[in-house]
Formats: sequence, C-alpha cells, structure tokens
Amino acid sequence: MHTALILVDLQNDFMPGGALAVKEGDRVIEPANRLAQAFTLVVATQDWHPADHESFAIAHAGRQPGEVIDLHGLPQVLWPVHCVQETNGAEFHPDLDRARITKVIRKGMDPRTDSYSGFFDNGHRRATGLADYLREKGVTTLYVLGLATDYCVKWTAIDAVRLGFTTWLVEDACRGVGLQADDIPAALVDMQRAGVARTTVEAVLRARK
Ligand code: VGL
Ligand code: ZN
Repeated sequence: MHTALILVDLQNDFMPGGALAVKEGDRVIEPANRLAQAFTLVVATQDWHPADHESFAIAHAGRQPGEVIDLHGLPQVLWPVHCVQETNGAEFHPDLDRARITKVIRKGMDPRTDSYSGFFDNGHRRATGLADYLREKGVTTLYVLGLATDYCVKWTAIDAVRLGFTTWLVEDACRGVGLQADDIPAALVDMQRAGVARTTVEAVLRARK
C-alpha cells in the first residue's frame, strides 16, 4: 500500500490577514509539517489564478464577494481577488516545510473556470496531472488536509474517492470558509457520503511511527 499526503492550498491569502482569510488557517501549518515528516510522498496544491480570473467579484460589474453567479454554465461563488500568480498571497505559508514537498500541483489558471479540486477544474473538463502523478508512484491511499474544508479540501477529497483512491480526511488539520453557518459541517457530511473516511493528526502519526 503506497500512501501520499495531500496539502491543500496552504497559501498566504488563505491565512489570517490574507485576501480570502480562513479563520485559524495558520493553525494547520504545524500539524501539516509534523505529518509531512511521516510520508515520503507529499503533494501540495496551489491555487494559482491569473489577475483577471472570472471567479473574482471585481471581474463582474456590480457584484460582491460571496454572491453566486452562473459562470459559463456553472454556479460560481464570487471571491475577493486572491492567489494571483507570482504574488506573495499565492506563496505557501512561510513556515510550511517546503523541503518535504515532493510535488506541487497548480490549479485555477484558466480565467473562465474555477478549480476547487486538486484533480480537475470545476467543470471536470481538464485534469491537473495529480491523478497521473499518484498512479505513476503506485499510490492507492491518500491523506488530505488543508484549506478550505468547504471548498478545495472537500472537492479534492471527493474527486479522490471517485478516482478510486482510499481517502482519509485529516479533520483537525483542516479549516473552512463558512460563508453560511452550516457550510463546514455540511461539507463533512458530503465527504462522508462520498466515501471519505475521517481521522486525526495524532491517529495518523501513531499509525505511521
Ligand atoms: C479556495 C475559494 C476560492 C480554497 C480557493 O482553497 O478552498 N476557496 N479559491
Ligand atoms: Zn481560488
């Protein structure tokens, strides 16, 4: 059984003070680093948008962040400008142990389509290369953590199950956006229904000693 750790979007713009701040987002960095020590394959996804990305509210006259529009046939939550390519906001948190990362998967580069999942864009039209990378390495089991529980973590974990990976959510090493009060618990239910198993940082570390 080959396993990999997937670190979802541990980038400055999702940290407190960032453009799309996730509450307590920085609290997952230390557990991510501890877990990364226990895996030989560590993949980090990176939200990597062009400045004119159409998920940004400013690309739509009169629209505000948090509103939902139809974007080329898909429902799209509009976001503040975040994770623009080559900006500090798109960089990984400075305390993240970059040396442990074996592969970086960038997503969200097509200005017309958002990409919450680390595997596909939201229209499931284009693959990012993550599944090919994992299969090439013989990986069958994934541990997923990061930001945000109700968007990129959720869709990465659900796509992983659909692709046939045994998928564990490291629940206490995730934080969510929570635009609506129950978005985070609802995301956990959605993942569970899709077949994502749940675990904790300590349980994973204990099992992999
Ligand atoms: C994310 C909203 C927009 C995420 C990325 O990483 O969960 N959320 N872009
Ligand atoms: Zn984004």
